[in-house]
Amino acid sequence: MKVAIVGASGAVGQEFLRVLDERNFPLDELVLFGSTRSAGTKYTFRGKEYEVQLLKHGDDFKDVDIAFTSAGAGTSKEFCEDITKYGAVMIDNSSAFRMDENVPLVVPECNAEDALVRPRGIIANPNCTTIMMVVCLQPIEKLSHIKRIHVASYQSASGAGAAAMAELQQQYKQLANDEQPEVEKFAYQLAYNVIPQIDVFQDNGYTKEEMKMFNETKKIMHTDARCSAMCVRISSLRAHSEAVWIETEEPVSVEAAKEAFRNAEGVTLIDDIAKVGAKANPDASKETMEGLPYPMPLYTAGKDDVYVGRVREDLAGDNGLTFWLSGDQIKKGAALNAVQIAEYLIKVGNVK
Ligand code: 11C
Repeated sequence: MKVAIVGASGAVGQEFLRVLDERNFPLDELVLFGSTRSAGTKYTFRGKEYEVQLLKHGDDFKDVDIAFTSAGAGTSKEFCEDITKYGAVMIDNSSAFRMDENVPLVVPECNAEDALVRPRGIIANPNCTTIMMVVCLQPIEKLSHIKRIHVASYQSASGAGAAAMAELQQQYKQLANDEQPEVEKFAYQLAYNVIPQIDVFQDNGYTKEEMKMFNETKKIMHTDARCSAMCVRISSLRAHSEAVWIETEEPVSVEAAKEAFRNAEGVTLIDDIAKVGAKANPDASKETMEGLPYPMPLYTAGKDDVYVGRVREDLAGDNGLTFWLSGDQIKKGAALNAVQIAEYLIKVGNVK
């Protein structure tokens, strides 16, 4: 199995290396690609050093079985034919092909089989905010069809990349030193602030991020459910959170929903409000979340699962439930989801 990572130096590219190693991914050869800026950089994987090669048009992907691409939509569009022409499966983390009807959009907990039909040789990895929400919606959908979804997101700096995380940290330092904070990666200063805008505005007043949640949820879950989102950037560093309200066709009790979350693949329920105020062991909590009444991004960062809590009845409508979720945007929201797609293809023998 020969694996390629395109965009190896980015936040998601680096996470691919960690996730492939952590999960003992069965690869024999690895090749890293990047832009002129990152070509020549060396990274160690399983004790061996790899140098990032310049991504260029040609036959560099001839022997590659699986290519994980995370270098932006423009690069994915420009190089997809070079990557797939000899049969490599391209698992693309950008937004380039997500709504292309010849490209499946896959979250393995929801629609793994969709990955088997890929006329262009490409499988798209959804937007992180969508991935984490649908992983939690799927177990409820199995109990009763979800008709409507409202969601408010609390997205960390990591969603905007490694440089944006550094900018947030730098802003806090600058403010502590009474300096003017530098703003480049976000629309406004993020330190001590929340910004109700992620990505650019569309004609309907929603942002591109919010419309991704609307469109991608339908495609992944094969549903007619409409999702109305308000996406907000907050100053957590890593791991996104979301407050979700759903309306189901039939009533679903809070207990039934909690049981569904407990049994769902990729979901961990942390919902014990009796623990509020109890002293959590800070070290134990970082690893296991022991002692916490609900999940928080400070603790879900670096974890594989999406964590759910605050499950309760929605008081504003019939057959309504509301809950809170938090998960690592770079892991399940990006690299891990893509690697899980590849693991599924290997398991069912669907790689060239
Ligand atoms: C953010 N969700 O938090 C975005 C980043 O479509 O893959 C991911 C953009 C995408 O800023």
